[in-house]
Amino acid sequence: LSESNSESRGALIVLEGLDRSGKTSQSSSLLKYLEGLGHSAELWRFPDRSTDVGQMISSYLTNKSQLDDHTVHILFSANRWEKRSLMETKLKSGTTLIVDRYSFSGVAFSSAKGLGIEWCKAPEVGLLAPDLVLYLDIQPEKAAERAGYGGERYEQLEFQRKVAQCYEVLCDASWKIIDACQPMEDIEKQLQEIVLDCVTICQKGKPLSNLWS
Ligand code: DGP
Ligand code: NA
Ligand code: NA
Repeated sequence: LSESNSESRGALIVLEGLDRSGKTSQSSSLLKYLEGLGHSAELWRFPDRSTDVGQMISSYLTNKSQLDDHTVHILFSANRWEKRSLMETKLKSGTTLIVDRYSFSGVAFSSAKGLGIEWCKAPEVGLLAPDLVLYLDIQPEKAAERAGYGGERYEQLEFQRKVAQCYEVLCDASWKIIDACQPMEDIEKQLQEIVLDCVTICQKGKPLSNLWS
């Protein structure tokens, strides 16, 4: 029968890493790759600065406003929650989502400020769990040498060192760690291979689950 498996769905693929680790370029490249293979795919990013909550976050990140650390943490989380149902709809309709930052950024950046890790995780509970986390690994010093560094609030070497330590605490065996200092094309090839496997598994009906799992 040509009728497709009703459990078939898109994959939720998250890219994480320090600022200037190359997530944004690699996300775009992955999107082109999947679309080139005929897959339905979209590129998302968090924070999504287009919403009302996202605009508050953007104004904070560009130092146009000051907010208490707890408050901004909850805003970032709210910005993911406001997209949760659309995310589920897209995945169930067969669209793969490549997501540039997700809850792991939320926990890593806020716990780097000294907020408790369990407190940071709590508002993320119940968001969709990614099928794959790709971590673009770069030394904070190397990232700081890249073009455009230092434009926003968190792009400070000392702070990014703390964020890197927090990512290490959060990371588990399921994460794929990619050396972000390799030539761009090598990174692309490695990511493509991992992502294609993940997309195939989700097409075969891997069930969706929630964080933290
Ligand atoms: P980007 O648009 O990817 O450059 O992200 C903007 C900055 O915000 C970047 O320094 C990472 C940080 N960030 C992303 N998500 C979160 C989050 O959920 N919580 C906090 N505190 N920071 C975040
Ligand atoms: Na940034
Ligand atoms: Na982002």
